Amino acid sequence: MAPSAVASPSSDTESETSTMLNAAAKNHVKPLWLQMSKLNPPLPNPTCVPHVWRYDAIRPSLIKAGTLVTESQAERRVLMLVNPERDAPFTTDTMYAGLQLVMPNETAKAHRHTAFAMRFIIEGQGGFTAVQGRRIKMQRGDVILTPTWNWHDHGKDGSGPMIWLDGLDLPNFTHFPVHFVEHYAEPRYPAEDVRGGSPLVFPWAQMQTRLDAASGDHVSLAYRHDDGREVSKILGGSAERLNAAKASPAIQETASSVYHVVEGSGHSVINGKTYAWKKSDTFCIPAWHTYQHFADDGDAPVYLYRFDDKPMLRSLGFYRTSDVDVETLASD
Ligand code: GTQ
Repeated sequence: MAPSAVASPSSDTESETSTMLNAAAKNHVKPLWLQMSKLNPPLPNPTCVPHVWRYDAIRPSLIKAGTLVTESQAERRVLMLVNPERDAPFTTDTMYAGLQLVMPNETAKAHRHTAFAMRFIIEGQGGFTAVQGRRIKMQRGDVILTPTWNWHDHGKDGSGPMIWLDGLDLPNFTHFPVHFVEHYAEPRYPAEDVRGGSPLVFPWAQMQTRLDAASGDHVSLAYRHDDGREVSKILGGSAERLNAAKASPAIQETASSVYHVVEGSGHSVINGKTYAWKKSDTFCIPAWHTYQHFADDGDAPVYLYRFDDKPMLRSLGFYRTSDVDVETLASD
């Protein structure tokens, strides 16, 4: 018999395997063994990459949108911060961020939804957000919460734009098909002015006082409710002070984070690459990327605001840092 006519056992097996897989595919099954390392990867494998969104570069487009896109055309006038490796709503693999603009005498109409929002006020005066009947003044540096299913609309008096950074848990709803929105019959939900404090507002002045009272060249303090809970079950927030010319410790964690530069300038080294940033820039750190922040100004501290997915990861048992003893993660 000519050698070419002799089928080797392996090619026999190969063709039988492919016949088997073709038959199997007709019944909507697939072999795990061809995807094993994709489904059980050796390391956390975020799709998103580190990125810096430069405020100076984006602001002119946002301001232009303020004249081109009317309040009736845009329920929310937002430029979403889209990760270069993914489409919206992914700023990181688990979190969404966007820059929202409200112009004087406008109303971003009342609605409520499953998603939770936390907002960091970047610039402007006379802005307010009304949350479930409580109208809250927006002031630079404040963090304002919109808990799940609370009616909310945004508005503005006075002159000039009001701009803030939205942080939402929207990417979760690409996995959990549980997201609803409801629109209120009127543009504004009836609200009364909040005077004094509100459990939904974390004024910057208070946070900065606490940061400055703490000792150390790098201080990080979480935003928490009075009873110690994080701001939500999914997203958490914190603020950091990094003294002039100092560095934060290098951290590798399963949390993803979005940082916003409140004050100062510096850079972060993320998985060995340098990302420079300055006041009002926003940048992201994907899961399991080692990162360290450096304050570049010789004589002024850096203040950072951050939101992350730590509460969600912790409650699911997924939060971990590279220096943890992994045996402590085992549960019986
Ligand atoms: O302000 O309600 O950036 O519903 C994205 C979705 C803001 C908001 C966003 C929203 C909002």
